[in-house]
Amino acid sequence: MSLKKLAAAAAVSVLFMGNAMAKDFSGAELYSLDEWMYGKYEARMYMGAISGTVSSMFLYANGSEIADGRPWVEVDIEVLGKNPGSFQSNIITGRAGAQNTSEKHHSVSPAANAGFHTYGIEWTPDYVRWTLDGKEVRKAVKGQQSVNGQDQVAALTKAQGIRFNLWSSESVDWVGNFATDKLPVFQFINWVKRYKYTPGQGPNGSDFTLEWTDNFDTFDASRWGKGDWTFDGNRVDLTENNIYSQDGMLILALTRKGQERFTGTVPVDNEASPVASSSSVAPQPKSSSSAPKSSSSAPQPKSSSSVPMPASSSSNTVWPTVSSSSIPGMGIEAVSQAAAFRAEVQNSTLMLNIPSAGEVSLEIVSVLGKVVVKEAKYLDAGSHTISVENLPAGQYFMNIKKGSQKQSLKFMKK
Ligand SMILES: [Ca+2]
Repeated sequence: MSLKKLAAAAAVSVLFMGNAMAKDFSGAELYSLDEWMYGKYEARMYMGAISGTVSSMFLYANGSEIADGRPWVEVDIEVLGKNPGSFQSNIITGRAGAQNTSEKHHSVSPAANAGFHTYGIEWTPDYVRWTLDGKEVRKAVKGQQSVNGQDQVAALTKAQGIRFNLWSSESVDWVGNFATDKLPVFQFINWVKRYKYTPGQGPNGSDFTLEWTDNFDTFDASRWGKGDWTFDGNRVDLTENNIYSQDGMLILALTRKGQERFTGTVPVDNEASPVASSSSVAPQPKSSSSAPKSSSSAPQPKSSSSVPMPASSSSNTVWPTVSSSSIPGMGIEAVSQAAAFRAEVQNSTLMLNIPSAGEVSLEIVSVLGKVVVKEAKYLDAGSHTISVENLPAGQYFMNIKKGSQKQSLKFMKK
């Protein structure tokens, strides 16, 4: 975090602190320390909702709320407590006191507070696009999104950070009466991904390239800050004490003042991460019982990369070796045992035991959140070797997913 950003963050805090501690409830806001021009953001979330609340993911240019004529730059996904069967998308432009907005609503099923969904925002110079579980629900295109004569896409002229908050609005028409008897309420974030906008480059012609993933196995204070302010129309003081990292989730809470603690149960996210769908995935061989009757409708795999890997326990280079700068490998230590997948240490390789055949996705992520290996393959049951010979020394997480099974293994490359 640069000094300039520190100064800007401090200014925002001072501005908002005037009303701190004056309210009866405590909410939470998670915000990225960095801001970026353009990009794609995805988050896997189980939202919090009781009547009167707002549970969100949004992009925001720091200082937009300062009424000195500067532009307001914001893109929203908000689940409103009175109807968690939908979310509201919005672009906010204009300036403080004279904002232009363009709210729309999109159904969410199962409801946003009854299951995990993958929420996405893409922001480019030409459009803003909202996705739910990988499907587009709204696209605002430059030249076609005019509010009060302002082109909202063109008006997003400043870098934005990504934020998440859980609070209560005094606007009853918008969110419903505040059901304080239903408190506390929680929002769970399983992971967040940020992609750079890389026009003409990116998997499957997407124009976006993954920059980092945060799985929230721990709270990364070099990436995130915790809000400690409030604002007009908000019934809560945002407090650091209502942000928790537990069971691989980042948890935001809305509680009564003085009751800031997590008292709920962390829900289990049973769906596979979208990681596999953005990798080159080998088609799964059809079993005889599920194979289509007409052979013409079942084209055979042609490329060698789609051939399932053999189950041999001695097969090498199941996944490609890492192509980063090479530091002589001295072995690996401290690989934890996993329930669904068993990993063992053997010189500069990880031995991965797969109990049953199927598509397996694998990520190796550095402690700084950099994804250094991302791959998905069909694997037979048995042991497979992952070479990490060329991986620089350091601490890593290996995230393995197969169907609803998932496991993170922490290991140290010496
Ligand atoms: Ca997680």
